[in-house]
Order: sequence, then C-alpha cells, then structure tokens
Amino acid sequence: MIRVERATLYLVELPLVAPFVTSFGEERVRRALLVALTSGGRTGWGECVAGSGPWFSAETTETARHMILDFVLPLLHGREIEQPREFPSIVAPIRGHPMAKAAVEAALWDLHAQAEGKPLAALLGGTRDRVPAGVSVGIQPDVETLVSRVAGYVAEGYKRVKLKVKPGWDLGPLAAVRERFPDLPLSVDANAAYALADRAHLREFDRFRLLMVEQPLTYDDLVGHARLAQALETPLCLDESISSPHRAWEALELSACRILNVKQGRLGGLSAALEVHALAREREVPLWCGGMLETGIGRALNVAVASLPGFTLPHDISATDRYYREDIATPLFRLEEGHIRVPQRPGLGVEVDTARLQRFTVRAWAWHP
Ligand code: OSB
Ligand code: MG
Repeated sequence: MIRVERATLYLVELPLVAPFVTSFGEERVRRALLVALTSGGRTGWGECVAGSGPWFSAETTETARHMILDFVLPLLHGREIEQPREFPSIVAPIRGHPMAKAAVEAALWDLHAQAEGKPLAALLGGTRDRVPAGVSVGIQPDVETLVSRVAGYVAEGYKRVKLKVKPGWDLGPLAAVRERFPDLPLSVDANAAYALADRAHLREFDRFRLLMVEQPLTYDDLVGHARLAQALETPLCLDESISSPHRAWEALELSACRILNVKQGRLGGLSAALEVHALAREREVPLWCGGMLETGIGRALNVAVASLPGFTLPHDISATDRYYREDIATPLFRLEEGHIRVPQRPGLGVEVDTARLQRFTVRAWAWHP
C-alpha cells in the first residue's frame, strides 16, 4: 500500500558526450525533471521525458512541473494506492499531459516494486534478462563523420543503427552507410520532417532495405501515414503520433503503421505501455522501446519495459557512455555482447547518487500535502 507523504521534483542538467541533432533541433545538455516520492520510509523515483522546449511534443519540463505540483500530486493526496495500475483512473480528470503523469506513475511503480521486493521488470511481466541494444545516430556535419560514427557503434556491438534524417540529409547519408555496412540492421527516424507530398522521394528509401521508417509525417497525421504506408514497401513505425493507448489502437485500425515505438513517457505511463503491449500482442504487431536520452532512472524504466515478451526488435536503449560521462544513478548501463542487462534488484534496480544529484540539479521543488 502506497500513501504519498512527500514529493520532491529535481530539474537536472546533464551534459551530453556529443551534441544530439534531429530534424527538430540540437541538444547539448539534457534537461530532465526527476520525481522522488516518499511513502512508508521508502523513496520511489520517476523521470519525466519532456524536453526543454515543445519540439518533440507539446510538453516541456516546465509544463510538467506545473502539472505535477498543481494537479497530479493533489489528486494523490490522502489516497491509499494498492497498485500502481490504479493511477491512470486517478489522474483521468486531467486531460493530456501524458509525460507529466508518467513521471509520477513511474515513482509509484518503483515504490511498489521495492515494497514487494521484486525488480520492476518482473512486476510488469518481463521475460528477458537482457535486451538487444540499438543506437540512434543524430544528424552529423557531413557524411564521412556519420560513417565513422556508425563504424564506431558497430564495432562496439550495437545490434541496430537508426539514422536521424530530414530533407537534405537522407539519401546521400543512407547510401554511404548502406554501402559500408551491407548487412547492418538499419532504420531511419524523420521526427515528422516530411509531408505526404514527398511520397515519391520517400519511396527512394525502399532500396536501402530498412527495418522501418519512423515518423515521417507530422505528429497528429494518422490518415497521412496510412496513405503513405500504401506507397512504401518499407514498414512505417510511429513514435510522436502515439500519445496514448487509444491512439495506438486508432493507428492500427487505420493501418497507419506496422510497427510501434513504445515510450512509456509519451504514452502516459507504465500502465499505458502495458496496455499497448497487450494490444500489439493480440494483433501481432512488433514493438520496440524508444528512448529520450534518459538519465539512469528513465533508462532503468525503459529496460524493464523492453523485457516484456512482445518487444521483439532492438531498442533505442544504448549504454550510458553513449549519452553521458557521469549519471545521477548507478550502476551505469553497459553494453555486453550488444545487449543491456535487465536490473535484478528490487524496484528500478538503480540507485540515485546523492552527491551527483546535487551537482546536476539546477532547481528543486518540495511538495507536502
Ligand atoms: O524520436 O526517438 C526519437 C531522442 C529524443 C527525442 C526523440 C527521439 C530521440 C532519439 C534518441 O531518437 C533515442 C535514445 O534515447 O537513444
Ligand atoms: Mg522517434
């Protein structure tokens, strides 16, 4: 039984080992909002995947802070929660803001798993003790730099490489990487940079034998993706478009994609991710776990999600050193034969390092009922 007695939000800033460039912008520092909930002498942790600006989705760390402090936590006030799966119905009165909700739900799962003495992966129904690691490679200054970066990741053992693309950075870079690595499992992610009118251009992607094209069109365009899917041989995968389990259902009903990228934060929480998992299994739709440059807390959540049986493709879950030199949680995630091990300790299975947390925190907020 969980009764939230206290909450602290931490806004942290972690310098990335290299700038991460997508079709919607460049990040040199990952700003993340962390949530710590206290119940019965235990602390549960969650991480909000919202970014510093409304580019990937409408939410930002600042809108999430507002939602969590002023609306989500007050709904938990005085409540006894038997099971984190009750959380979506508790916060149902709040429209939208899936990333804010998910951060709080994650902390409840951590508390629950600690109380049960079980790893989060086991509580979710995970069946794997390690998950295949992929790497998402941002837009590079030139093609030579891209090929040498990819070569580095391949040498480290990553099982799949995903290239960020946009108009003007697509066919050339793809041809160069495909020529150097004829058999590498390869995909692309456009982060919504194309229009349906680009369908003839996007058809050129078919010759690179890609596992999928991720989110070519804008975030709310399911019908456009359904039309585009008809024109391409390469399977479409949706990311930004899938903001709830219901949206996942709509996308599958419309045949707007054949593969789903699951991000618990974007979907509104771990319960929502479990719902999408059940739906996808029923329909035999392959899943993989996406990433949002998480700290060790969010990475632990992703690894637990990826351990579920319906997750059959390599994930955007890389070793910590691909993102950060230091992290606020330990142990760091390491690549072992192209896989990341699923933590086996109770709860998230990582521990927050207080000294590092302090060092990387730029602001904190305390909440008392
Ligand atoms: O679209 O998948 C995305 C990072 C930030 C925001 C959106 C995306 C990404 C990535 C990186 O592709 C995945 C990772 O964390 O390794
Ligand atoms: Mg994506």
